[in-house]
Amino acid sequence: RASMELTFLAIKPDGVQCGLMGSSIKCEKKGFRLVTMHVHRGSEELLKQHHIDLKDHPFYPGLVTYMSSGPVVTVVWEGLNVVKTGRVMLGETNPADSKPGTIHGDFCIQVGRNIIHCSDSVKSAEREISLWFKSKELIELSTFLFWWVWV
Ligand code: IDP
Ligand code: MG
Repeated sequence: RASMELTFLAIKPDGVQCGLMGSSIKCEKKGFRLVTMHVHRGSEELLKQHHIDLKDHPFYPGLVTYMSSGPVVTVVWEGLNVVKTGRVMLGETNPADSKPGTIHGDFCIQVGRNIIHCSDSVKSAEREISLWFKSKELIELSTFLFWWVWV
């Protein structure tokens, strides 16, 4: 069913340090369902894998160091078109290109310190969720949202 679409969101170490963990919860008011949430420190190896598509970029080593430099909050959200809408709520990759009202538009300045991640496609959401979570951690629930919000 369409509503089973999942996305992976992470508050990056700078977002945690700056007290922006709460911005991960915005999706709840929007009407998505929180499937699971963790606070943990990703290892360098995990962050290398997470950003493997960028391995040939000069900023890759610095990105891995940044992302593994402190705790991250990882969240899986469920809902109709959650991948696309998650990206719209996030704003552009570069905060300088992001509109006010988006998370990148409101809370950060630098592309290399952009406080929050959200999967950019259904395929990368699947890959990232299986990288960060065990399937038993994904809590299934029949929710009223299906009928009242997603249809
Ligand atoms: P996305 O996060 O919007 O999907 P990607 O191109 O997948 O964008 O890049 C992943 C992350 O790598 C970005 O969120 C940002 O933190 C970092 N990044 C992207 N481009 C640059 C850059 O030019 N300099 C430094 N960091 C970058
Ligand atoms: Mg990406």
